[in-house]
Amino acid sequence: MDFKSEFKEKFKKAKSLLFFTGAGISAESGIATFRGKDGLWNKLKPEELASFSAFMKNPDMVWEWYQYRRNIVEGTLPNSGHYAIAELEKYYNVDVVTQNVDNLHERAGSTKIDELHGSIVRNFCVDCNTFYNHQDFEFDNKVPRCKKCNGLIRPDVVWFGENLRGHAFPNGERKAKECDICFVVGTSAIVYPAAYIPITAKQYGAYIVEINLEPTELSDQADYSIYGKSGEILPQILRLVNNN
Ligand code: BJW
Ligand code: ZN
Repeated sequence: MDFKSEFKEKFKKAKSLLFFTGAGISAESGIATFRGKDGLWNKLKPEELASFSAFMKNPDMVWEWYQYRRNIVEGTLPNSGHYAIAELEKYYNVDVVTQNVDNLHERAGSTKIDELHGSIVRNFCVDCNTFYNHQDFEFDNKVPRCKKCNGLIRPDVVWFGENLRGHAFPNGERKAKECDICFVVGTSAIVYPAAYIPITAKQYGAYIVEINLEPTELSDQADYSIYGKSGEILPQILRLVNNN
């Protein structure tokens, strides 16, 4: 691919890269995205599965849905897009701020990751907040109970109407302010507050590069939109390092 020369110059001079990623980066690993043609939410209603009230109303059904997705995540591997980002750490200060819950960036070897929407492999008790990982239980399709207080155990993901937990969002905002280039990869960029991350990066002077199959809510603000599969484009960006 022949990248825009302005981008190649910026990439040559940059020291800090931020990758803001969404479901699209994992699509080539076989994990369905949420929206779009084959999106999970074409068939299933987010409000019936991705909110605390939905969980309390029907914990077994919501648990079963997450258990189904957990099995897919455990049975798959990072793809060439995740690996290219991890490899770039050899040459740049690289931060990953992801909306994904699939831990594929970590498995690909990235070392600085903020998970804005949590992780599907962690769980916690809704009553006493005790954490459980997937080895702590024989997880099946019925919601498990806390060993300490018998409360319901839920996945450690962020549902609609919930605040983002821990330091992930403030960390992401700080990294957005510090990066030279912000790559926005495989996200529809419609879910807030996550979608403020590239907007903040732009406000603080970063060069914004979008990698997606199609234009998104963010495209107007991007300095450079590259349309295609992230699993093909990111390795080509990695190759620029050696050509520079
Ligand atoms: C490829 C590709 C390939 C495919 N290569 N590309 C301001 C305005 C309006 C609404 C709000 C607002 N602020 C807050 C809200 C409400 C709400 C929200 O944002 N709603 C909007 C949808 C309208 N936000 C919240 O509720 C958040 N909390 C909050 O605001 O707390 C404060 C509060 C407290 C109390 C009351 C009210 C507010 C929390 C949001 C949590 C989102 N959680 C989910 C589910 C996680 C758990 C789970 O996994 O089940 O996170 S929703 C879902 O969307 C998931 C994702 O992380 C997130 C983003 O989706 P993403 O990653 O962008 O995926 P897609 O499918 O949308 O897009 C994929 C893209 O990839 C597409 O563009 C494809 O083209 C592309 N693609 N293949 C490159 N090979
Ligand atoms: Zn408990």
